Amino acid sequence: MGNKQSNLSRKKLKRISVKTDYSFAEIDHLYRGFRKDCPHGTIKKAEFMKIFANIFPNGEPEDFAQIVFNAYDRDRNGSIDFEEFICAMSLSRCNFERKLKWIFNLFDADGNGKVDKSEVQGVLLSISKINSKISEEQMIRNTQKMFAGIKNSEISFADFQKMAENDSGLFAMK
Ligand SMILES: [Ca+2]
Ligand SMILES: [Ca+2]
Repeated sequence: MGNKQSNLSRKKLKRISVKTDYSFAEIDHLYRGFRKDCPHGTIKKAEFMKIFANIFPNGEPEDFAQIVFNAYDRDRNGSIDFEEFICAMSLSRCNFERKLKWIFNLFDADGNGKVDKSEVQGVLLSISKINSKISEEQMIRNTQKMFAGIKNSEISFADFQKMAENDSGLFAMK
């Protein structure tokens, strides 16, 4: 305390701290770094796409980048602010359930709280486009398999959790 304050309000610091388990000092430090790289305080979609294009120069990362961008951009306003950024970046510190929730949101492209077959297939196909070792056919098969016993072809978060508990191969980050 007594140090120069960051531009984050106390309320925001507290909210982020609760969500991420980072201390105020850690958040402040990360925020300074974020502002250095993103002086405007947000990452626009075009910048995000460029980062992915650099990471995967040999693949077609546009679809995957779009999906990941949506998962970061929780309020879907077309840019990633510090709070959205830090919540996604702090996933490695989160418990299994919170990680799952993030992945669930990644699949849930239209944000309706359910994941349907086309959403899953969209994500898996976008992954096959950045990894030449994974074929589209394989991803389509995986989607079929995932939805084989699902009523209404929709997965709720509770279903998703159950699937993750029973299939360590699909969710190897527990
Ligand atoms: Ca946003
Ligand atoms: Ca959905």
